[in-house]
Amino acid sequence: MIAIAARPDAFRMPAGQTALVIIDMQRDFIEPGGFGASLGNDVSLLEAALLPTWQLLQAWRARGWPVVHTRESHAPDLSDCPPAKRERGQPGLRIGDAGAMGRLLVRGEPGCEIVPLLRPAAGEIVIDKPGKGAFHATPLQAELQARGITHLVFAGVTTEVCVQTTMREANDRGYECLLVEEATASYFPEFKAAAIEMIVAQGGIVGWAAPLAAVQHALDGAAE
Ligand code: TIU
Repeated sequence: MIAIAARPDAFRMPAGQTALVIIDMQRDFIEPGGFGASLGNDVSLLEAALLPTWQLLQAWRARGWPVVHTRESHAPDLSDCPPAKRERGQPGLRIGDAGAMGRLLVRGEPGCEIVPLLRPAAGEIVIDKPGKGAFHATPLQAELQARGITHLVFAGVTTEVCVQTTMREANDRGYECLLVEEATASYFPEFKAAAIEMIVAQGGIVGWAAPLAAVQHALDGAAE
């Protein structure tokens, strides 16, 4: 077991059975002209999470540990997009509308792809998810079970929407979950901070949170 100095206490994870789960690091959320911008957000707030996530990805790849990438995405005919989701609010463009990077959140469109820095490598699991949570209407649970994965380390965007939703889904399915603080971001910094506090409160009601340095320190120690 590798022990990471985390809140509310140490997060202990088995080396080969802990997946890095990178949530929705797509151009549509991170770059101008995509879905996140269509909702009126300042997308530049998400950039800070890219390099820390890349550092985690390098650490997992170097050890040959499992990596999961998710994409919030829909079929071109939007058959997996409930009208309640598409018609919510008064965005500049809706899911499926043509934007600067193609149709918003539609699989196969440029904006739907993961940013180049974090592009999935061969053999890594890629989950297309129609919801905010990565377990809803996806094969994620089966993919994790097939590999004997019991622990999940989370990165990605946005903290209080798709990351927190997926952590809660994972928690209810019996996974031990850690969120790496610098590797996640929100369009609302105060929501990121609040989401982390919600996760670790009450003895870790949803899971654990730790700074990137604590993860790196534990991994370096385990390698010695
Ligand atoms: N991936 C994800 O978090 N989807 C969102 O729609 N997030 C927002 O914060 N809007």
